[in-house]
Amino acid sequence: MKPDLFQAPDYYQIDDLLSDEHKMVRDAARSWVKREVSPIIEEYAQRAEFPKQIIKGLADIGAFGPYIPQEYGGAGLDQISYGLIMQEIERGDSGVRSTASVQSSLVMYPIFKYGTEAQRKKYLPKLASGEFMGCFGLTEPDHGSNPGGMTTNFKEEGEYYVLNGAKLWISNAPFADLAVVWAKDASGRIHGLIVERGMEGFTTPETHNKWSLRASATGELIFDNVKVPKENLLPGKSGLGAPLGCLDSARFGIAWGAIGAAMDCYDTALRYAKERIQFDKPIGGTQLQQKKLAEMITEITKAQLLAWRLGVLRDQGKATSAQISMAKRNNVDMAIKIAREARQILGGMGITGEYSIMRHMMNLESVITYEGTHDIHLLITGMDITGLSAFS
Ligand code: TGC
Ligand code: FAD
Repeated sequence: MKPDLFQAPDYYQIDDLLSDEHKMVRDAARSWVKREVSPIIEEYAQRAEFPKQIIKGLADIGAFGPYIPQEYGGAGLDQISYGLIMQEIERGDSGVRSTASVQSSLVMYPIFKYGTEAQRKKYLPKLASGEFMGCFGLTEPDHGSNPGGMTTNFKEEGEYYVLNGAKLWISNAPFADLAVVWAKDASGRIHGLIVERGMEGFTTPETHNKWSLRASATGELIFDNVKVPKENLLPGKSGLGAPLGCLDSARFGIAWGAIGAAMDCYDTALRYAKERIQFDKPIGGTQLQQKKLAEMITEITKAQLLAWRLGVLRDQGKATSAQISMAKRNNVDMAIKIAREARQILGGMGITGEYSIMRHMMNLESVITYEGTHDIHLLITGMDITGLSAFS
């Protein structure tokens, strides 16, 4: 792969909206990605393997629990810092950002928000340091967009809950030490349970043959009469709103992360267009290529402003779930379109692993589907503005 020459675009001086701390956190993540992710990621993606050696580095840059309080091992940062870290990691690879998103928003967040003090103390510091890795089991083979229909269930048996069912498409599952699993009790109410690797009847087979997020490990969670100790239930919130509340945090991170992938595609295409000579002049001097590049920077700038404003609202505790849906949907769509256009600017070179664009493009096919598909987020906006649900 080519050396990482990335220079971040900032067409509207959005840096001026950031504090010194934001810039420090962002720059640390950016340097780490250049040093530790860019040189190896193409090879790991080609091999369809998660580079486990980067776990410690992710923990060191604060990517595991950026906004979890320091007393539990988190970085104690604000939402914009969290967003900026996700942006920088996804600039390297969406699969690496996935690992960090799941650990922070889908494992640490529910334990912090809905867990007991004993659960927080037991799990959060080890998740923050990367000693424990986690995954989040919501999606099932027959219930993806409609998680409320889940059939995974548990019933009380003495000191335990006995868990049965299966989850599909679970990021980090093949190597996770623990899983936050959403399942129905005997009355059909949804609860979160912490299931640990090694519990009898719990297996995590890996999902192979992905053309997308190849550097992220995806798998199933199978529960065959797993005896989960009662103290592993998250008591703070039940019902579908509990897992969906975690998704708000992860979708916010994706809204920022997608900007990173788009920036990398734009920056690569811009450099290539200025250097590549056809018909005795740089292709960047042609109107058609300039149109592509000018539209890319316009869309990136709009996405940056959307994400920044959403971060401010999140920090003020005022962001709605529907606002988060809009940003996730818009920014991922923006990134995937930019990846496709950028690939064309590179011509044949665009399909090779010499450049990051095709990898971003394939990764974004997952990002536009997980955490709520492109269409589901549109319907969430539709429901918000009309007050009418298209789901039921
Ligand atoms: P609905 O009746 O609308 O809502 C049920 C209850 O949930 C509440 N709620 C929310 N609460 C917090 N945050 C949100 N975003 C919420 N959205 C809804 C709602 O108020 C209600 O509460 P209550 O108290 O009245 O019961 O539910 P529905 O069954 O009609 O479904 C709504 C729908 C379709 C929007 C929702 O189910 C949905 O978002 N579907 C998409 C599924 C999804 O996003 N799955 C993601 C799986 S995890 C994943 O993909 C990880 S990828 C990780 C990576 O690698 O980065
Ligand atoms: P379906 O729900 O079957 O949807 C198929 C199509 O139908 C989509 O286009 C959808 O938009 C459309 N559709 C569905 N309902 C409607 C409707 N009412 N109106 C109009 N159109 C509709 N899940 C987890 O729980 N944890 C994870 O860590 C995780 N990681 C993932 C990693 C990867 C790489 C992938 C690909 C997925 C991951 N997921 C995870 C699952 C992901 O959240 C689901 O794939 C996603 O929610 C969509 O569900 P589905 O694939 O079952 O599609």
